[in-house]
Amino acid sequence: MTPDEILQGLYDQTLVGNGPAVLDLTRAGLDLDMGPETLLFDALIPSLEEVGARFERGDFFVPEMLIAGKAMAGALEILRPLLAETGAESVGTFVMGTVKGDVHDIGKNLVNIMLEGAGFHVIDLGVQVAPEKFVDAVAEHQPDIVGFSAFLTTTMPMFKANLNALEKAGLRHSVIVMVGGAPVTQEYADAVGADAYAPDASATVKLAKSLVQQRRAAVPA
Ligand code: B1M
Repeated sequence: MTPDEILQGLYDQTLVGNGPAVLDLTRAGLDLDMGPETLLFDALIPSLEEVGARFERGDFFVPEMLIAGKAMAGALEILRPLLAETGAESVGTFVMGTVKGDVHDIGKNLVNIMLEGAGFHVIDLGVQVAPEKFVDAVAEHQPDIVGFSAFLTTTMPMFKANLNALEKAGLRHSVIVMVGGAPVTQEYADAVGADAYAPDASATVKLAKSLVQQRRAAVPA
């Protein structure tokens, strides 16, 4: 198989949610020395974008979206060690979770993998994370950054609820708050009072590193 055939196959098989074929093609791509980022950004993510577009048009329904998401998640497990393999020394601690009411986690997991690859110690609280759970995790781990992911317009308001809970617990100013997820914008992040927003995993890593550096420069350990 050529690299182009592998990318096309990955795109097509993710679209139809053929998990075993996606795993085989991911391994075949790696055997051909294709980079994990190429498989991710040139096939897997575009395929899920098409799944979303078909769902919006009414051509796909939740089950199709679910099996496509599972197929992608399987590939991500194979790619995880390669994406996170840098040996970088720890640059900070990042507590991350998908907000209450929201079960999407593929994007969050990808952000986590890239953060780990950049040297962050990531504490993943999972999905449907209630404000109290974020507060407890910030109190316990004292991270540099807490990240809230939301993938639905209906769950984005949980950012504000989480920020209020941190404020109430007296922890708001002890931590940098980052937000992200497909429907989130810089304007929304500003409106709710988050410290930072990033549109994708690589932007999150860059911004997180620079925010931690700025913070450490301002408040020496
Ligand atoms: Co749902 N879903 N889904 N879904 N789903 C979307 C998000 C949707 C856009 C599809 C569409 O209509 N086009 C739409 C949301 C519309 C909206 O509100 N704007 C939608 C809907 C409506 C729903 C349901 C309500 C459907 C229903 O039941 N009627 C339902 C909600 C369930 C719930 O959460 N309560 C639902 C369910 C599901 C499944 C469970 C079937 C499945 C999720 C599987 C899983 O995650 N384990 C699913 C899927 C797979 C999708 C799509 C197709 C793919 C999402 C994905 O993984 N993308 C999605 C369509 C789409 O996104 N085009 C869709 C790939 C991923 C790499 O990108 O998630 O954007 P993304 O993550 C990026 C950035 O957002 C960013 O970096 C990531 C990596 O680059 N990022 C951050 C993420 N978190 C960040 C945090 C940061 C910074 C950046 O700082 C803290």
